[in-house]
Formats: sequence, C-alpha cells, structure tokens
Amino acid sequence: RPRVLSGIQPTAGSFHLGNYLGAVRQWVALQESHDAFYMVVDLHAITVPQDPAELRSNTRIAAAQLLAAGLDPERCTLFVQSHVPEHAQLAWVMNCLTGFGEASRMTQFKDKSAKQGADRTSVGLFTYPILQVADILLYQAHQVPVGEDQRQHIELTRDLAERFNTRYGDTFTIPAPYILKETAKIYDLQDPSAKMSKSAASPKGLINLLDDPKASAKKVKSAVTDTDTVIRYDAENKPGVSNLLTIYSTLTGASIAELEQKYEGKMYGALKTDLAEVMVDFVTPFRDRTQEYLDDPETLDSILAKGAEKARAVAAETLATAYDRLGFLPAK
Ligand code: AQP
Repeated sequence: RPRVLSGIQPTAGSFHLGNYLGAVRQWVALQESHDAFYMVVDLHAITVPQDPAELRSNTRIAAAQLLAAGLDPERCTLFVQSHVPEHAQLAWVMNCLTGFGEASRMTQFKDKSAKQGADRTSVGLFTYPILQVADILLYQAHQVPVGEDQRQHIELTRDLAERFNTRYGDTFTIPAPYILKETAKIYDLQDPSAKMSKSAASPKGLINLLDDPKASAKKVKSAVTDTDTVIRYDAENKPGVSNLLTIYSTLTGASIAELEQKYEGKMYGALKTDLAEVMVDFVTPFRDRTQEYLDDPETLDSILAKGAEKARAVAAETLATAYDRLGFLPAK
C-alpha cells in the first residue's frame, strides 16, 4: 500500500472548516487505501508563542477531533510529533541542505512574517517548511494530503529529497502532493478572496468546528455573496456563492450541478438557510464525539502512545540510514 503522511497544528484548539474539508476529510478516506501516518504537529505550533498549559490541552483536543472525524487507530498511525524525536533530528540535516535564498522564497513565511513584523517573527517560523520536509521524508511518504496553501512546501520537500539522494545516494522517497481540486481552498465567509484561516481578519468569516453550532449557523447566514441573484458556481465572478456551494456539496455529497438545479430561481437566503442547517447537522455530532474522547484522556493518551511507537519504528530506521549516508560516526 502506498504511504501517506500529513499533519495538523494544535494551535487554535478547534479545527476550522478549511482544515477539515481541505485536509482531515481526505485523511479519513485515505486510511482505507493507504498506509497512513497522521500527526498533531506540536513542534510546528511553537513557531509562534504558546501558553504551555494551552498547548498541552490543545494537543489532546486536536487528537480527539481527528478521532471524531473518523480516524481509526487500527487503520492508521496517529501520533504527536514531539513524541518522535527523529523529526527534530532530521530537520537539522535538512536545514543544512537548504539554501537561505531557497527558504526565503516560501510565500507562507512571507505572508505570516509580514503580518507579525520582523521582530516578533521567530527563526523557527522561517525554518518551519524544513521541519515539514523532515516530517514527510522520515516516513518515505509517497503522497501528502494537504490544502493548496501547502503546495510550495511539498515542492521544497521534493527538491531536498532529490538533493540528498543525488549527493549521498538514494535514501528518500520523492513525495507528491495529494490535493483535491474541489476543496483545495475553502474561503473566508466574509472575504471570499482570502482562504479560511485561524488568523482571519474577522472571526465572522471563520467556522470553528467546536464552536456553538448556532454561532456557526449564524455565520453561514451572514456570509458575503454578491449583488447578482443567481445561484451558480463561478469561482471568478461569484466567489462567495461558489464557496458556499463547495461547502454544501462536500458536506452532503450532492454535486454542484444538482445544487444549482435545486436552487434555480431561488434567493441566496434559501441557500444560506439550508446550508446553515447542514452545518449544524455536521458540527453537532462532531463536537459530541470530540468531547467523548476528551472525557477519557487515559484512553486518548494510550492511543497516542501506541501511535508514537509505530511511527518511531519507521522514523528511526530512516534517520539511521540518513545519518550513515551523511558520514556520521555510528554510536557504539
Ligand atoms: N482554507 C483552507 N482550505 C483548504 N485547506 C486548508 N488548510 C488550512 N486552511 C485551509 C489545510 O489544513 C491543513 C492543516 O493546516 P495547519 O495545521 O498548518 O493549519 P494552518 O495552515 O496553520 O491553518 P490556517 O488557519 O491556515 O493557519 P494560519 O492562519 O496560521 O495560516 C493543511 O493541510 C492545510 O493545507
């Protein structure tokens, strides 16, 4: 079975709808057909300041949400990144293989550091994509299911894997991005030109899965559309309506064409009211299931411990090979 690897940050507590539709939903599907490794990337989370108690709690909340979304520890390997020390170890190697200019071209860093200001931006945020390279290469992943915003980082991973293989001999599998076109980018409900993001300008555009379902329904109902009245998918000219149709279609399984037909001659309000209901029907059981996992932290921690053990077996082998190829003297 081909292998997949992906990760999600525990930073915000709740996942948002973009995380779920762009990434986590695919993770659940891929555990059936792939040898899947999924992790909560707490090492990535500390690239911006974190409160220790919150980070610990958010890491459990992230894992609980992954299980609530449908990850099954019997069918995939679910773990916490910091439980597998090889990530940081291989990241150092990859740091030394990356050009400064090359790292400086990462657009996500440029965007985030511009928002934060140079003095508040850590070197860790700068090298974040390189840690991601290590995350992927450690597991010899063939595919990496992510949203469109991560494409450039997967390209960097491919470049560095090829560079290492050329210099030191074949060591790493060259991974490919796995990006589903339809949900590659979920947009902010208030600003459909921006991706839905936890650092959104206004919380009104962001659906957090663990928020009160009524609040999420309200956000859907007040989503920005356009001055036209036709309910039609046209990402360029009608980004707001198109985003709502994408969300609706993915959550219900109805095709966009079916939805266009269903809402022919109807007002935007009808679409929004129905989608608000769909949203409530989705987030309510999701929240309940997440809470059930959180109510039993011992079971949750033991799932994560088993996952880390499985992950470490693979990661340690890859790191040992890489160290050997690099010429590090083996420890006796
Ligand atoms: N809007 C989105 N549409 C589709 N996919 C998305 N992802 C994130 N936003 C969208 C995907 O979610 C996965 C987990 O990403 P992460 O843990 O790195 O979260 P993030 O990218 O930090 O989330 P944000 O909200 O986008 O954070 P900020 O505001 O810090 O930039 C990834 O696969 C990602 O592609």
